[in-house]
Amino acid sequence: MKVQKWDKNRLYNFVQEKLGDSLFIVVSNREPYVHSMSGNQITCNTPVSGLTQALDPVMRASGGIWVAQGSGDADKQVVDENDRISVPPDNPEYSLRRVWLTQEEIEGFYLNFSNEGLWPLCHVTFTSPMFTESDWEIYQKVNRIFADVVTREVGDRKAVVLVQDYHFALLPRLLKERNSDLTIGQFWHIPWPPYEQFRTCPWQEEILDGMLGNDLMGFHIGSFCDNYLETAEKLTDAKVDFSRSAITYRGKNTLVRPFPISVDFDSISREANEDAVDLEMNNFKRELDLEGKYVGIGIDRIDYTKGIPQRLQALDKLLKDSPEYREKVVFIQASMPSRTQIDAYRDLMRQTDELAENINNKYSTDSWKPVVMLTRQLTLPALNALRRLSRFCIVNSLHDGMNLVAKEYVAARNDGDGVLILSKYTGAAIELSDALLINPFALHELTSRIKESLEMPEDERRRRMKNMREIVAANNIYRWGADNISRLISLQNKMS
Ligand code: GDG
Repeated sequence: MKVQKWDKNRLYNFVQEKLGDSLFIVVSNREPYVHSMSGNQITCNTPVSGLTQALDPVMRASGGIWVAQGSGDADKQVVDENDRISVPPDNPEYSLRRVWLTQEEIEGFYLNFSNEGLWPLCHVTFTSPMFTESDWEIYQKVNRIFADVVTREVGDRKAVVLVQDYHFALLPRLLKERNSDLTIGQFWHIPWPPYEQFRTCPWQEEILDGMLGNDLMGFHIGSFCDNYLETAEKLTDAKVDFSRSAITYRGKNTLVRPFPISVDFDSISREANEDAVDLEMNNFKRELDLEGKYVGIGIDRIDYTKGIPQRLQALDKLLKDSPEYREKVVFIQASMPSRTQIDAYRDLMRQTDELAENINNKYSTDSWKPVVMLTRQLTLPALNALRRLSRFCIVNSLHDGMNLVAKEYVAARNDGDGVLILSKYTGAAIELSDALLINPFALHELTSRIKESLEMPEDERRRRMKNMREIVAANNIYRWGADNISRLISLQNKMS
């Protein structure tokens, strides 16, 4: 039997039918559209973020309200008297409700507690989390600010709320306390660590208590759910039913389920074929002298979880051990700086630049430079051009909830060629088993997989890519949205 594919229209009809008169609300820290001043013009951009890339198509299908922090310097100028704006600006499909935070709140809540505390706490990259009492105070305060805004937006309507990520671990409980009729789900976009790691957090009980205000708790893959169930069993007095993947705590149930997030496969696949992409491919070929070369690519938000230095070290080893590839391989690293106020991120940028420079100093010739670093925000056609030009794409995250870069690469390769080298410690590795899988902590493995991708026969490349494309096409972002929403609606029906 042929399974019907999820697309925007099907999700739209499904959501309309299932949601009925319920309001759908998404809450995240990052907003999907940012308004900024450029000279004396206001421009609107979408941020570089896996979360907003993934959720925007779901919101467009479901309508409703997205509550998020206003972060652009022109954001205040474009909202109405209720701090709302309809988006996308050129074709409005849902409402964005902006929440304003002070500089002190942004530092304590976002930079410090969330990104220097919870982010390293949840990733196994051997980076110590940093927790301070004053940041914890602000984290609690900001979660309360969002709880008040969401409660006001809902009013006395029936509503389903889908909370996003580790910035809002306390929000589900706060929302339930303010309005017990809400149906609340949370999606945690990053891994959930083994309980031995989680118990290093000084506010472990408060965080678990906040999250267990959810009716539905979602992670990317089964092993994060298993870690979460074990954490709840060991660190709270909850009753955990491992066979049903459910937790009973303070008299209420929380279902724990995997929802592997994905991309808008059809759009990416279609856009990768547009004329603008051919134009960009020609530009890159000319400017970087790529004719007759093997091109390798990396596309990342600059983050220590993504393994960018390790990738450059593997490339260095390849050029040292296999001199026959000198003057033949060009590696292009497209990176978007992120969280640049945090020391660890600035150090990483410096380290990455130094490594690239060292490799170029060691091996460059008059007509060849092995590493090209692109640190400006690239347009979609430019990103697709890089994907299509490449023989191999490296995703060697040390630990990653899902990793959308890998799925975007597969979606863009509508020519059926290209090799994906993928860390086993990404959520994506479960579905993309036809990638060349590596342990990102083993330099020699990555080096030999790069060599393998250069030597792999075309029919094998095509066979692997075809299998991966089928999987991402079927498990696309609309399916993720439908699975989340249908599970929430069935919980709502049970509760009412
Ligand atoms: C979190 C989890 C999970 C990257 N570099 C450039 C650029 N990008 C775009 C990519 C992709 C997005 O940014 C990054 O998405 P990821 O999924 O890789 O990673 P995180 O931002 O860490 O996201 C992750 C995700 O949430 C969703 O749940 O998959 O595991 O960590 O869309 O294409 N875009 C541009 N230039 C760049 O240089 N324009």
